[in-house]
Amino acid sequence: MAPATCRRGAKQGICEDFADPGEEYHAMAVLKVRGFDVYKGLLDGAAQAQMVAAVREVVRVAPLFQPDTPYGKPMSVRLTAAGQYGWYSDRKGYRYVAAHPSGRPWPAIPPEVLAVWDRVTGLARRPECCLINYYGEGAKMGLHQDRDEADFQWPVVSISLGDDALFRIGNTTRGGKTESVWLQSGDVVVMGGAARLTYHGVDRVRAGSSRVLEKGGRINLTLRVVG
Ligand SMILES: O=C(O)CCC(=O)C(=O)O
Repeated sequence: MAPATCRRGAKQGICEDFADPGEEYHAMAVLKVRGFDVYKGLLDGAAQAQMVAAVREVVRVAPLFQPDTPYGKPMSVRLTAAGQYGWYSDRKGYRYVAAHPSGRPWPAIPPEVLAVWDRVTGLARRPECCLINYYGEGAKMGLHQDRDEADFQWPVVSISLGDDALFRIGNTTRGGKTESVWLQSGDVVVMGGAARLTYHGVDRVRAGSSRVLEKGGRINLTLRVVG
C-alpha cells in the first residue's frame, strides 16, 4: 500500500499511523489547530469514492431534509444521518432522535466510515451517530459547539468529501479570535480532548473546487458518541 502522506505540506506535527495492521506503518502528517487534529488527505481518491457511494446509499434510504433552527429559520445545510441516532432540530431545540422524519429508523453507519473512526481515535467505543450534512450553493454553518451528546470525553470526528470548505475554529467559550483552515475532500478532523467543546463552523464552500461529488457541493460526516 502506498503511504498516505499529506498532500499539502505546512507546519505539521507527525503522528504514527498504525491504520493498516500487517502492513508497513507510515508517518502521517497531522496539522494541529487550536487542539483539533487535522489529517490532511487521510482518504485517497478511491477511499473517497467508496465513501461517497456508501453515503449515497444512506441518503437513498434516509433522504436529506432541511430542518428549522429553534429560532424558526431553516438551516442552510440539508442533512440526514446513519446509526442508532440522528441529530435533529426544530422549534423544540437541538437533539438526537431514533428515527428519520419519515418514521423509519436510520440506516447503519457504513463500515468504511467506522473504519475512519477506528483509525484516528483508536477507541473501542464506537459512535452511535453519523450526521451527514450536505452543503449546496451558499450553505454554511455558524460557529457552534457540539454539545448535544451526553459525555464530552468522546471526540467528534469529521470527514470532508467534495468541495473545499473554509472551516473556522474559535475557542471553548463564545467570542475571541478565530483561525480558519481550508478543508479538502479526504481531510479528517478530530475534535477531542481539551478542544472537544471548541466553537467551530463553516464560513463558505468553494463551489466547483472538487469533482468528487457528481453534482458538486460538499458532504461532511460527523461521527458522534451520543449516549
Ligand atoms: O461541515 C463541517 O466541516 C463541520 C460540521 C459541523 O460542525 C457539525 O456538523 O456540527
